[in-house]
Amino acid sequence: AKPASRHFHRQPQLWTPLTLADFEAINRCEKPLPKTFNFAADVLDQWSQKEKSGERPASPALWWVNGKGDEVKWSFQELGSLSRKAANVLTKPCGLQRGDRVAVILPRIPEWWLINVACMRTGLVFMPGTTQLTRKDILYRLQASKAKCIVASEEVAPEVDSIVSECPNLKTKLLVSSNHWDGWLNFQELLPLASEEHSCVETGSQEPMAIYFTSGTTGSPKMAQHSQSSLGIGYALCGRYWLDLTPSDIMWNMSDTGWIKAAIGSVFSAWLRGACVFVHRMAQFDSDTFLDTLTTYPITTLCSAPTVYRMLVQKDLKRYQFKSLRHCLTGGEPLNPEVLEQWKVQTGLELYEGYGQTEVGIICANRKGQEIKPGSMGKGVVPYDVQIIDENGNVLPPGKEGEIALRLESTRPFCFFSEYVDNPEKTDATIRRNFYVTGDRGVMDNDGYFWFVGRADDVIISSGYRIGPFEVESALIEHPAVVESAVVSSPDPIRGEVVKAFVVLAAPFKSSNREKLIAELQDHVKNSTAPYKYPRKLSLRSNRGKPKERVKRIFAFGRTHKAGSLLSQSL
Ligand code: BCO
Repeated sequence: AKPASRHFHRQPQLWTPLTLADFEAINRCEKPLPKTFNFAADVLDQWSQKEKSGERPASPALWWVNGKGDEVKWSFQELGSLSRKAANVLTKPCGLQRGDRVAVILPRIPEWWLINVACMRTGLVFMPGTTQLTRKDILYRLQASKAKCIVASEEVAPEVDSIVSECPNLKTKLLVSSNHWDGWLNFQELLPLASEEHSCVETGSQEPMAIYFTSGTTGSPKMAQHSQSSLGIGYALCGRYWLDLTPSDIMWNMSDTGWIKAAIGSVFSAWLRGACVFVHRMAQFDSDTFLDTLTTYPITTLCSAPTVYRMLVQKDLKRYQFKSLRHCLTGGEPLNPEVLEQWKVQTGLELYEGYGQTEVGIICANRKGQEIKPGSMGKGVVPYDVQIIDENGNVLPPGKEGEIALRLESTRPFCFFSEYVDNPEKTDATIRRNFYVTGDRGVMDNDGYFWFVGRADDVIISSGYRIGPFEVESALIEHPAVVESAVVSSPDPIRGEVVKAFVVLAAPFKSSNREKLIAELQDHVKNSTAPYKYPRKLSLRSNRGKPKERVKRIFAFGRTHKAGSLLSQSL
């Protein structure tokens, strides 16, 4: 394969977009990466042209509903003109400049898509975050990234106001709401006043585009930075072969806006293929609403975490008619074969599992048309050479368990994250000899299918979320009842794994009502850090046992367990 990093120079006047076939060829390393690339100009504006000339069916680019009767449908042309206006809001009243970092903490509302595209047009680096983030999480993100601006909705604004004095780099707060808030610029007020004229910044294809915060075993989340091309070009083949999208498809990927899965399924893969992105703003997940949505709208392609499918197969799915649904996908955590089977029996549809990471995107997938081996996450995807390696970076033969790794040629693949910002040690730690190590353990069989075994570290994968035990332990220790805590993964029939905390109680709390104290500690964690991390299982102990330093971490059945006197109980 030709090295993927070789650049070729486009003439500045040739701002003619590369063709969609070019993007696929770049992914296959058959064409070099262009020197400049901008997803808004090179992809979205291309679809606008195709729409104008009648080469694309007249279905929306974005179709948003909220279940309360509100609906937004934007064509690529409308998305183009609105995002140009939004770009002018960001650069003019907000005073932002190319390269500035912008924290975007919005629920699934159309403005999230507008702000993302506007950041692309202006060369701003967007940092999506879930609205479940608390004051402490937001403070950490703003300080670590030195963000110049935060774009937030009303649910998050009070949290931001409570910490803003501790963020000297933050210059602008932009609120997306119909209400006015003191100290905030208002996006809804500014958008109609902004000009539609905007020249898209000619971004370098390796210039930063986005930063995602990812949790690890220890410490605070790391900032995984992606380039314009890693996100903007890197998902062209994923959109074709895994998601199987065409411009006639309507894709519902229900991931929260804070995760890379939203970027993959609800922005880049879908729009590289010219498909319609469907969004339902459900404040809280609800199986009945979910199934009604799938029945009511002509959704052709569905992507959800395995936990959602586990919840759905509890229902009598035969009662529902999914008239348009033809392709179902899942990822973010391992899918159990039973759920795949139940989904197939009840709906007649296969479930195509994919496996990937925030840092490097989709690594393995079951391509449409490929035989599915239940329990496997499919084969390695182009351009990756996926292998199982040992602790010394040696490739292991089929059937041997080891770490899932990606072979590196002389250059870093363009679809990789660029680095963990300000953290060269953690960035370097992802490389073992000539491999990128995922931190996940697995096995490859003789047919080249990969089977997930578990994390190689203590990160907990629950409901598709990656949860760092340190973050939960740090939240628990803030509570006066907690002297010491240790957080581990515990198996769960619906969520795959859940967070379980073992807590040693402070003397005054030893005789407290256990049920009440557990609920109080759970609420405390939900208030201290993003609620999805809260320990769904808690074990309270009155005796300290051996010091925490001696708590031994062992690996068993691919799941990480901590063992020792403190944690001798069953998970
Ligand atoms: O279950 P509980 O009710 O006890 O607690 C829930 C919420 O009620 C609670 N909560 C949420 N907001 C709160 C709050 N509590 C207090 N104050 C607030 N403001 O916290 C718990 C949150 O848990 P949840 O998010 O799992 O909620 P839920 O409703 O059970 O949702 C189920 C799922 C399956 C819809 C949800 O877990 C989900 O969306 N999971 C998928 C995550 C995902 O997209 N992962 C992909 C990451 S990217 C990746 O893996 C790379 C792949 C290439």
